[in-house]
This record gives sequence, C-alpha cells and structure tokens, in this order.
Amino acid sequence: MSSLRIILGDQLSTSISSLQGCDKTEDIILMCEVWEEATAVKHHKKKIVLIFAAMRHFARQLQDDGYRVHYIQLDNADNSGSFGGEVARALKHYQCTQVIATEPGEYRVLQSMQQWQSDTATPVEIRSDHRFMCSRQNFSQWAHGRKQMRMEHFYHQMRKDHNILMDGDKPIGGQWNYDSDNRKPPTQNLVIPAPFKCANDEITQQVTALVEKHFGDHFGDIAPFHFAVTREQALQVLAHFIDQRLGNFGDYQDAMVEGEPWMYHAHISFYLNIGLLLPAECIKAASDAYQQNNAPLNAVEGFIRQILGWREYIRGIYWLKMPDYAEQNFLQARRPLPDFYWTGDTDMNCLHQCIKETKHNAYAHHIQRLMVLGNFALLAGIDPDKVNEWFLIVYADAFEWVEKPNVSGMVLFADGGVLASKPYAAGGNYINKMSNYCQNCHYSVSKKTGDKACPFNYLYWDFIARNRDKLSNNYRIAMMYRTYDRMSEEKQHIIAHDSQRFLDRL
Ligand code: DLZ
Ligand code: SF4
Repeated sequence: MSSLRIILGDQLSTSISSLQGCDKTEDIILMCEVWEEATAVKHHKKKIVLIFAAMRHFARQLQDDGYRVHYIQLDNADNSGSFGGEVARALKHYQCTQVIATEPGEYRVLQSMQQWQSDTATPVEIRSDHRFMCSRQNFSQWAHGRKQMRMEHFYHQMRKDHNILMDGDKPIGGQWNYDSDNRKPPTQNLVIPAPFKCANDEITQQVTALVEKHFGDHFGDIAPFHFAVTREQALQVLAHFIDQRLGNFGDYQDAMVEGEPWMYHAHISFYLNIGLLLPAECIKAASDAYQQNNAPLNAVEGFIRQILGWREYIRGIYWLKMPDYAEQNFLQARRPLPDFYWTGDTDMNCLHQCIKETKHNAYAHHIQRLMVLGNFALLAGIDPDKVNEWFLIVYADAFEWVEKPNVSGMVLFADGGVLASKPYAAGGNYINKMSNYCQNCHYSVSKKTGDKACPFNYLYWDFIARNRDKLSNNYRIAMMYRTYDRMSEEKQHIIAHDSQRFLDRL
C-alpha cells in the first residue's frame, strides 16, 4: 500500500507534515510546476524563477535523501496544468491507495484540494501545516469572544507560550515592544552592507530560460537573479543578516533611502514563505545574537515580533476570516489601479523609486509597501481587488495568506478595522521625514495645495473628508476631523478641487 504525497511550491521543508511517516521505498513524492499556479495571477518573473528553481533543488535534495520523487516540469508532455490533474495522473501511474497533503496557503487551493477525494475516488488526508508556530485551531481559540483582535495582545501570548525573550513571566528589558526606538529617519552617513548574493547554477539557469520563454510578458525584470534557492543558501542569507544588519535593523527599520532598496532588512521572507527557512530557527538566531551581546534589544525584539507576532497573526486572521475577507470594501473604493503601478512612470518620486525597485527586485521593504505604495492606493480610493492583485503579483514573498490581510486590512482598511485600529493614511510629511525621496521630486512636499504641491498633502485631507461617515467616530482619527473642520471653507474647497483634478488625471 503506497501513498502519494504532494509537496507544493511553498512547502519546501523536509519537516513538512505531508512527509511525516513516509515510507521511502513505497511512497511517491509528487511535485509539479503547473500552469494554473503560475498564471493564477501574472506573477513577477523573478518570483516564478525563485519558486521553480527552489522546487527543483528541493526535489533533488529529496532524491539524494532516498525519496522516490515524481517531478513534473512545466513543459513536460502531458502536464495537465493543475494540481488536481497531476494528482489524478500520478495516481493512475503508480496505483497509490491514498493521497497525503499539507494544507495549502491559499483558500482557492484548499477548496480544490478538498475535491480531489471525490474526483479521484481515492482517500485524501490534508494535514495541518506545523511550520507555523500557532495552529489555526489555537488562533481561533485565542480569537474566540474577543471584541478586538489586536496583534499586540496575540504577540504577548506567543512570547509567553514559546518562552521567547522572557525573564520569568516578564518580558526581557521590562517592555514587550520597543517600536518607539525603531523609527529613526535616515541620516547622511549610513553604511549599508551589500546584500548576500547567490550565484546561479545550471538548474537555476534552465528555469530562467523557461520563465523567459513562457512568461516573458509578466511584470518585472528577470535578471539579475540573486535569491537563495536552496536551504543552505537561505541559511547563509540569515547568518549574513544576523552578522551584518541586525544591529541596525531596529533603528532604521522604517527609513527609506533612494538607491538603497535592501537597507538593514533581513530579506528572508522569501525563504520563510516557501519553507527554506523555519520561523523558529530565525527567531532563535536573533535571540542568540542578543544573548551574546551582538545585537541590541530594540532590533532583536522588533525582528522577532515580525515573525512570532505579525506573521502568525496575519495567517490566523486569513484563515479565520476567509472567504468573506476577500469581498471586503469598507471604504467603497472603486478607482482602477493607475497604470504607473506597472511602469513607474510618475512624477511622484517616492512612488517612482518604490515601483522601480519593485520591478527590479520583486521586493520593497515594509514601509515602502505600506506608507508609499499602499498609502497612495488608500488615499486615492483604489479598488481593493486591484490593489490585492498587484501586491500578490509583484512581490516574490507574496502568498495569499500573508498578502491579503496585509493589503485589505493593514494597507486599505477594507476590513473596517478587524486588523488595524485606524487607516494608515499619511501626507507627504511622513514620507519626507522617513526618506530622502522628496529632495528629487517634481512636487514640493512643503506646499499643501496648488499645481506644485505634493499630491499626498491634499489627497490626505480629501480622504478624511470623503470618508467622514465611515471614519469620524473612530477615536484614533477623530482629531483629524476637528482639524479639518477648523479649516476655512475656501481651503476645504481648494483641497477638494486639487484632489479631484489630480484623481481625474490618473
Ligand atoms: C506561486 C506558485 C507558482 C507560481 N507556481 C507553482 C507551481 O507551479 N507549483 C507549485 O506547487 N506551486 C506553485 N506556486 C505556489 C502555489 O501557488 C502555492 O502553493 C499555493 O498558492 C498555496 O499557497
Ligand atoms: Fe512623494 Fe510628495 Fe515627497 Fe514627491 S514631495 S517624493 S510625491 S512625498
């Protein structure tokens, strides 16, 4: 009696639950590059190279470890193009009597997986994904009966449950969160280490040619490609971060500098999200650096919070709220996505720089995503479907479980406050404080209205005015309504006029 065990492109961990109890002599491991996944949205070329190259390397590693791997390449003859089709084909070929899978990271794929049993008349076991540190059941229990599901409360619980950065039952250093130390603007003389670059072997080169051939019309630059595609390389990226960047990570976490896309960030989300790294080992690496006096607490706590707190919380919210979450549009935003999100062709330098880097690297850091690209989409009232699709396409670390709550909840407030207590809306001052983008901009950040004024400035107040019935009773932004109401009618009129003119031209 042999089992067919499927491993998806973001499940590349030898500890994945679908491999538990595998009989290496009998069982078949199925991995498949399928058209349906590669085009569910038109993913960035670098993202497809990353996933296919990492899949092929992982398959080879499994084979070296003695597993029987059935690997389907995208252009193999008879590739059916879908997970379901490939499971059915492999079942016929090997006469396996059951299918074992680990739950996927996307609702759409889970729904299709739940059909496999009836489609193939073969039992299908779908196991939990134990790589996350909070199971879906535990998250539901934590969320049950709470009026508000704030990340901070969840994070405290996770710190206690996993005994991370704890001094008995108290947080090390006396505070749970050191974010107030983590908002330093960039200074002139920052020395930012070059990111760790991995060389491309023959497998990656073959994948690059394949992606160029089949997905040449997708967004983004395919070269240069320096991502890690094996666990060994991903561990090197992690070690390089701990050694060279973690010390400054906290201080300059929110800073943006023209021409410095990588800053002091870790760039490990790609590998965490496809399974080459595991959350617990990244947390341990940072916590050890603190214990050995190699990194300050504000940096280490901030880094650990992203993984143990934010990442787990986001995943919990996704599964708790889907599928309804995908339909949310609390602010009734309907505007189409401006074309410049694809071309970078805009006079707003902050957007231009962030889009240019996104196109080149399939990466931008969290403040570029939230406070520049996302903030603009929020203020301009862009349709959440379009914004979600864009974020899912352009970032190599974007999978729906992590992308959707971040974009619909955090960026767009489309969930009406399930995730964030207020919309993350800001005018040009914030961007000017945290970056040097405004120095090279066609617009003037100090001007509030008129042709040369920074569009973020009037769009911010227009957003406030436009959404009064939805937002004015939110105590965290009530003050903004008092400020707006104190403006002269003439000023309010100019803001509305400038905004309308700007939005009409988009
Ligand atoms: C994102 C992606 C892409 C582009 N291609 C594949 C693929 O061909 N084969 C595969 O197993 N996985 C791929 N993935 C990742 C899946 O989309 C991902 O596993 C599901 O969306 C669940 O998160
Ligand atoms: Fe962006 Fe406004 Fe600064 Fe230009 S002036 S870079 S549009 S924030």
